[in-house]
Amino acid sequence: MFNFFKKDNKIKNALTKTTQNFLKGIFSFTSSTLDEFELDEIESTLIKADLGVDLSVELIETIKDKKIKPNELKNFLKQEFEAIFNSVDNYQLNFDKNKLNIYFVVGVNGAGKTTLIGKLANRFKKENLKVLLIAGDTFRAAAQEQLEIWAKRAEVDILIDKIPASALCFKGIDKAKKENYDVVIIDSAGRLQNKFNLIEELKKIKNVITKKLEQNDILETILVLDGTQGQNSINQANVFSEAVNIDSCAITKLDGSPKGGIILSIIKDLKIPVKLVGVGEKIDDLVDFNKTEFIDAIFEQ
Ligand SMILES: Nc1nc2c(ncn2[C@@H]2O[C@H](COP(=O)(O)OP(=O)(O)O)[C@@H](O)[C@H]2O)c(=O)[nH]1
Ligand SMILES: [Mg+2]
Repeated sequence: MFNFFKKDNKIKNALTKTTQNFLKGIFSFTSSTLDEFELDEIESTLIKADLGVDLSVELIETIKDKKIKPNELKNFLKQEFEAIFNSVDNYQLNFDKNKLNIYFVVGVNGAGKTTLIGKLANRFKKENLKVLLIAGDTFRAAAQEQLEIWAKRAEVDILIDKIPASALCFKGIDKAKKENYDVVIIDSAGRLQNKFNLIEELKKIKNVITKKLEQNDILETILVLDGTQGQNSINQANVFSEAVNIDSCAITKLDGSPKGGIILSIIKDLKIPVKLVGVGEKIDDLVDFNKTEFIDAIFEQ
């Protein structure tokens, strides 16, 4: 198991902004039944925490149907959230130290792909693994240079070339196999001339990777979403799912955001586990998502 990523309570500390404000106020109702006004307040609190309108309305309907009382609200929501988290499994990044582990990182420009790759590379490197980065955002010179800076910081190898991303990936995976790398992380473009081109580009890369895969290799496609974008990220996720099969999500920028409800929304709507959370711009600002800690932090107040 790959649990050297664990850092005690880090998710709780990192997400204090989200968890502290998340359900603020709605557990303090003292009436014997929830009236319309209180139900409205609960609904707007859930929406503000970025749970999404659909999920928030659905929860309110269930609260009404089941005639949930104010003193039962906390337990009710906790159970509902647990059920959402339990609807997907495998919250840990796939990894096997005896295999070649390939991570294909996708997401819109500015979501935090390159930063996440730098942070991940650093973690693997610290475990003495041989790591190769592939600078697959070939459309902007600056994007490749940015990854190069992260490669230097993490002290890992990088493959950069002014050739199409799919050709670069072909070369990179070849190199990784010949030279016995443990981990390959592929960066990708987040915006091309239009949505069609972007989807085609990602499909091409994925095809190349899949062709190169051998039975024992691990491939995980990680979608990076900016946590401050709220429900917008769900729409983005749908575009990327059209192009490639997404295995997991990384949510970035949750350090400054009270909108951690997006995590529930993503899991519920997309049925994809959230595995990583970016909590800052520095190399160590990455934590593993932990559903139990997340729920405890919200409901312990
Ligand atoms: N506060 C904060 N900023 C982040 C985080 N991850 C990335 N960023 C910043 O977001 C911006 C875009 O990141 P970048 O990795 O270039 O995104 P890309 O275009 O998807 O590769 C940069 O200024 C990063 O420093 C995070 O977890 N927290
Ligand atoms: Mg980038």
